[in-house]
Amino acid sequence: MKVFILTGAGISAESGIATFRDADGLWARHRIEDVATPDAFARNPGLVRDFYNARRAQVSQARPNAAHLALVDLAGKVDLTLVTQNVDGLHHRAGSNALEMHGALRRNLCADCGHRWDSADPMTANTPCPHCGAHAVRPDVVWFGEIPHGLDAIETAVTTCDIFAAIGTSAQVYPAAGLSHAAQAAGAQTWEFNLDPTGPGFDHFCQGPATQTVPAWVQSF
Ligand code: BJW
Repeated sequence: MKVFILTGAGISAESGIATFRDADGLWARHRIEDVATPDAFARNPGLVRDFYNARRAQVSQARPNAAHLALVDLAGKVDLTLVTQNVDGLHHRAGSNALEMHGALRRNLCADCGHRWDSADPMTANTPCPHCGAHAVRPDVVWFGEIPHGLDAIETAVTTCDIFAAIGTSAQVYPAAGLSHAAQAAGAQTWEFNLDPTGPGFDHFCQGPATQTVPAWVQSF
């Protein structure tokens, strides 16, 4: 059985990582235009680096929760494609081989030459690229207006899966928000796991915190 899982910030909320669009989320405290676009980085790289340095530090203190761990178990039961919009790396640290479509906070990206490298340190104006030596470091995350990673593989997997599940995402950001519709149109049974339903595109809704609903669902396979 082919299962496609799409996760969002809600799966990491119970690990202590803020979501984006909930009342206490990141976008209530920061303007997207100031921190999450290429223009923002061009205008004020220091502000953008500080925003992501703080999040990198926060994520280093967090641990995968029961929902992340349940998806590791699911990979042993079905043919699983796990795609996450999260940049926190918690699926990776739990032991899942997740496709991180919006990038990863644990990596730097050279805005000059495109080289990527792992780093746990704060980014500064003096951080050199180990490949070209430029001082243009940015986080390796996908901002608005940039193209998410792995779209060809995602499209193939989403249109051939038997079951599609979206866990902890508000379904407001494209192209991720369109994946449940693509899966449903291709004949998959679609499931949503969230505190509240986000709209059409799902045949089944499981209400509640992901650490409770996801492990229970995984047990049913
Ligand atoms: C729980 C829970 C618990 C809480 N248990 N649940 C019009 C104008 C301009 C642009 C566009 C436009 N229309 C469309 C676009 C494109 C744009 C877009 O979608 N904009 C919309 C806002 C309208 N998209 C893009 O620009 C993307 N690129 C693109 O389209 O390229 C062009 C292209 C694509 C394909 C082919 C060819 C060309 C790029 C989008 C990049 C998004 N980047 C961010 C930041 C990443 C770095 C960072 O982390 O800072 O990604 S934005 C932010 O939102 C982040 C997230 O991954 C993403 C999604 O958020 P998510 O995960 O859904 O979180 P929340 O907070 O929204 O929701 C949390 C949910 O959890 C809630 O529902 C809660 O209820 C729930 N929850 N606790 C279960 N315990």
